[in-house]
Amino acid sequence: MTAQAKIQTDSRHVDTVILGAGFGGLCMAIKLREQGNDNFVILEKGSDVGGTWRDNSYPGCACDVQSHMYSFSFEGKADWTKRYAPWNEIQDYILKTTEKYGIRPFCRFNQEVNSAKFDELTGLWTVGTKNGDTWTCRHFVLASGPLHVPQIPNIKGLDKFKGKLFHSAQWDHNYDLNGKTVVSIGTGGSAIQYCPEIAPKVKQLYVFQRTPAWVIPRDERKYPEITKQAFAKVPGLRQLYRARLYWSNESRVWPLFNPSIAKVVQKLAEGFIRFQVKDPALAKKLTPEYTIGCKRILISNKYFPMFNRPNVELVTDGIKEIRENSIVTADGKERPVDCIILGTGFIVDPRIYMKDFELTGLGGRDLREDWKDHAECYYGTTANGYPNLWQLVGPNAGLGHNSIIFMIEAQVHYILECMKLMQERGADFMDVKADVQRRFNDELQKNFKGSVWSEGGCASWYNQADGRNIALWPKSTWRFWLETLRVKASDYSFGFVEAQVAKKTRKSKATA
Ligand code: N01
Repeated sequence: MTAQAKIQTDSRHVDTVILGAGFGGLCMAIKLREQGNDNFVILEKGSDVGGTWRDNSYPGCACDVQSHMYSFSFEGKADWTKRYAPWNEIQDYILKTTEKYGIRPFCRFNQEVNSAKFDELTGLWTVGTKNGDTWTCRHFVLASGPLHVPQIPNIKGLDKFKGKLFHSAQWDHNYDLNGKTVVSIGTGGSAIQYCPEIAPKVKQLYVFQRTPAWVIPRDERKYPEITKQAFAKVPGLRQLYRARLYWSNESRVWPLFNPSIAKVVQKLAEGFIRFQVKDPALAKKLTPEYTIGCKRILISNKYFPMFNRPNVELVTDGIKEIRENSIVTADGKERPVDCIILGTGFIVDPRIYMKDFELTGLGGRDLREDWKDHAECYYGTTANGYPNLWQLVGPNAGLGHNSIIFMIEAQVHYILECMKLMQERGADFMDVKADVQRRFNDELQKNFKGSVWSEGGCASWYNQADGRNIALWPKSTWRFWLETLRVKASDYSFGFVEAQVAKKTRKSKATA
């Protein structure tokens, strides 16, 4: 059988293909089922559900948003053990939710999507996977998340290193760090969590810092049994608590848009560093120069005190090269090393933001080409030229101050409203209008003016080299919720398959 013939026989059709079985894909699937729609499939490149919480299992890995907020509003959990749950408790929640809502039978694991093409004559997407399967669908939901392709830094000699090397998202738990000399590169959200955990085990830890991070105290308290019981038994109490968390997180928007207020918070954060780090010169090196909030504010009580340990050294000299068994800094100093851990984050290049495969829309346009300069969408959900392509946590739908699950739920609601509207109109597909998307993004970018992201003086994955922020929603999250509550039909053009066929026939007759 030829390869082509095999693909034909493997071809399947569903109403909706969801890419990714993390929080986003799961939410979409649950809500489709709630509407009585079981005509969907989830294609997941990993071997289980969970997304980032399946992949990231490094020591100390935990969420920096409170668990009662970082969970579905419709699937509360009264017995979260502590304010900020560790990764395995979150993964356990995801697994249980998957079973409770009967989502597992819809999942196809180890299925990495490598192409998606829209055909306006049929109004269908054809989605291809690496192992040769193809699926056709009316709706294609991208729930792959923006942070999942590990960024391997381009450091001279890294490929020649003979010791142990791994990225924080690909932690090798079989490797025994006890008594080893370890280099950790990066001081972002992941590194500030795993470094304090491994420091007591290793012989020597070198923390390579390019830019210091603002780190503030973390509420480490566990929930007492009586509180968990009360959340489970007192009607409305857990919801009330969640509402309190929501609004206290939301109040953080204020300093983010008023750098002068952010500076006051910054003074407190400076005090926190000085209080926790004994050596004033070291404290100074750990104190960022940019305005707090410009990069994600991190939370830890253990990170700064770790530098008081005799076996931990903060290295701020740039890395010159990596040799077979050592690392050399710009000042020429060579440090022998057994293991290098890359806490260097994820690739957020606009061209592969959310996807690193060929995605073809109307008239053969290619999303990676369209997003060559900057990724943009309408409410991070729909993109002009790509009908019935729905994105979760797409460009400018990310957050630095509250739970992304809140945004995902709002987006899923919006997508379902769009699907309903299409059905009411008898349309086969809908496409956000180019001018609507343009105006939306121009307005969106204006919102960043005067904020800590534009005035804060930092470089981060939120911003591109030209200063354009492609990652964050620059307003309160309740505004996002309100603005996506209803679909404005006039924002979209609607496509009808018969009309497309007639148009094509007319065109070919005219050219004949
Ligand atoms: O990655 P990051 P992460 N040489 O991109 C440095 C979120 N998260 O894996 O700042 C030397 O934040 C880079 O330096 P610089 C987290 O908030 C959420 O930690 O670019 N250094 C930086 O210090 C973030 O949004 C939770 O100068 C290099 C670090 O590596 C996302 O996930 C928990 C370098 C990368 O930091 C990813 O976090 C954990 C190089 N060549 C993380 N390249 C929650 O709880 C990069 N760096 C929700």
